[in-house]
Amino acid sequence: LFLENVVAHENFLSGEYNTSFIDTTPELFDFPIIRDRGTKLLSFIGETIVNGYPGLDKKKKPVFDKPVIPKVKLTEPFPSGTKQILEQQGAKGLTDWVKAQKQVLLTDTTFRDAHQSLLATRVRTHDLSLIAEPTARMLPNLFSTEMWGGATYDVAMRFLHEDPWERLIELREKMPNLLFQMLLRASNAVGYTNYPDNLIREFVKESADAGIDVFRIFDSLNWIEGMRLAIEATCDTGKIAEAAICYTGDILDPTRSKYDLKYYKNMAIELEKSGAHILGIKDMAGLLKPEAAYQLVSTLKEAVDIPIHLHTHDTSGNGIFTYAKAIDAGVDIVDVAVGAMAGLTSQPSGNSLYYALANTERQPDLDIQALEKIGLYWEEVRKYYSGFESGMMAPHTEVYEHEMPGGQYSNLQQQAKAVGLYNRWDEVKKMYRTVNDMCGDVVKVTPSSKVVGDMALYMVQNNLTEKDIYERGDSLDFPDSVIEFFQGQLGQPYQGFPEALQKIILKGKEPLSVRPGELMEPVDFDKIREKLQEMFEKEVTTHDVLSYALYPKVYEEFERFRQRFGDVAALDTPTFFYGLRLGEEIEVEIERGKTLIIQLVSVSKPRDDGTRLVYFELNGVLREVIIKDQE
Ligand code: 3PY
Ligand code: ZN
Repeated sequence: LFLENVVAHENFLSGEYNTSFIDTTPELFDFPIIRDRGTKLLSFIGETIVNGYPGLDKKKKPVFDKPVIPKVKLTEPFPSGTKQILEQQGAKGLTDWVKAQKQVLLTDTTFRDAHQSLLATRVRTHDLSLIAEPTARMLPNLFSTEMWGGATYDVAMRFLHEDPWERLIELREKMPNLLFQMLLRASNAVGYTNYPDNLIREFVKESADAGIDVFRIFDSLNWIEGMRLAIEATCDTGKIAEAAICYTGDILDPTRSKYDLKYYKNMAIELEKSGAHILGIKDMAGLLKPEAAYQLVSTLKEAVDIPIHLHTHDTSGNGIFTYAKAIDAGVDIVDVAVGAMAGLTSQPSGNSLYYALANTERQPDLDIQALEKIGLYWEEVRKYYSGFESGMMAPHTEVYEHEMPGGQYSNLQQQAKAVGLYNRWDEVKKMYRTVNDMCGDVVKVTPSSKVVGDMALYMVQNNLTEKDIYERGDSLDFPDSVIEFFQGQLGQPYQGFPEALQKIILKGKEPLSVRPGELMEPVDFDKIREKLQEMFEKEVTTHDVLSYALYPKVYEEFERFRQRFGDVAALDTPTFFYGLRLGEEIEVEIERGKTLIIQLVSVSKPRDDGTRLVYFELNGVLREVIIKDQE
């Protein structure tokens, strides 16, 4: 294709080219749309073989053991679960059922937060889909499975070249008995910035229609004004609105009095009044220490009537201890991950909690052997993603210092790596806390945590100290996210912005004092649909329109990628990340009943024009693709 582009180019035909022709003529790499799905996939595999997968060290494809999928009887009806309770008895019926339980209920976060927090959100639909049905059949007593939202939405398109909606729909089919839970960043939806009100409403409605049952809604500054719309939109769908308090600081530390017990109690009462069905406590960094958990849950249990659902991260190693105290205080539901995907920056292990509560009335009613078997699957799958592990090998109590959310840790580390700061990661973590304090001790959770992270990276990269910011701030170009934050685009922090720093960052611009959504023009969905239809000449779905409205650039690139390489979600993960070994053969099911057999035959040395020829057999027929070697 590349050579076809070269010989067809007008400058080539007219002889107006020299040795820099290729470098200065980027349109040579604008390939026409290939209709044939096989060729598209070969092009993608060829690219990966020659140039590797962005963000992973290029290396020969490792040999992995095949993960064992536990055997379940696929023909039997699914055991009934919480999804059926919601469908038959509605939101109130479900919460009454929760309150009537003696056992502590469990949400399994393996499909979302666990891999967001351990593996930079990179787990692909392919691997989720293979274990979805066994999970639903073997663990029907889970309260819910958290499997969508947070960072999974943009990472799916941006890095995995997958459609997040397709993931939701595919898993929904395979798990019809469990409540599906998502993390919704209130007015920031699944993004990093505030969106217009009609986009939030439409996004919630479509997510509910596609299969989400429980919306955990939080605001990154604990600003309730920013949460009301999302709570209301969720209640309108008949699904469950779990409004969450983000926990930061330490209620037992008198030197951190900004966020004390009273602060959380008031917030809980307000959230219950807002119509929420469940109160979430979102301890996104794992800062909630055991005794604090006991006092917080006891206080909130008295303050509100709705069930309480606790989420933590096990970064410090104290997660199970925290849960045990919260369970003693009467918490209704806690978040855990399957053993092999638990611990460290992820959630505490469900397996550990099961045994910790053995022979007490609060022990969860679950088949521990089933959980162990599912864990064996994840133990192998996790190895595919080892290039995204954070390197954390043991509990880090330093989290109590830097206060970085578990879901941010491995992602910020990837960002630091991308800007050449991998060796200065310790400095970045320290600077993260410095920036927090400069911002007036803010709640740090997406997207406010991204603001703190971006500023910390910026300061380390440019060797700036806190003093430099105050002395030379006028001449510094701060990251966009930091400027937006101080403009009030993410809402209002508790007790306001630090004024001196705000002045320096905004350089004379006036900040907002109202809810950003009030000032935004509504999204014109019809216009977007027309635009996409024209751009991509395809049947545009409401899901496409929403993805574009939330992430215009990311969606455009995703769609262009799909036109060029097809649906790469069908590939197994080792092939997706590492291509094929010489002689290796794989089967790819591109649709139900249609399988391609692909074998790598040879890869040529780079030729004078910097391209390589990659030869495959596709269903027994020899095929070549030309790939530009980027090295
Ligand atoms: C997210 O918003 O993605 C989070 O996981 C926050 O903790
Ligand atoms: Zn989390």
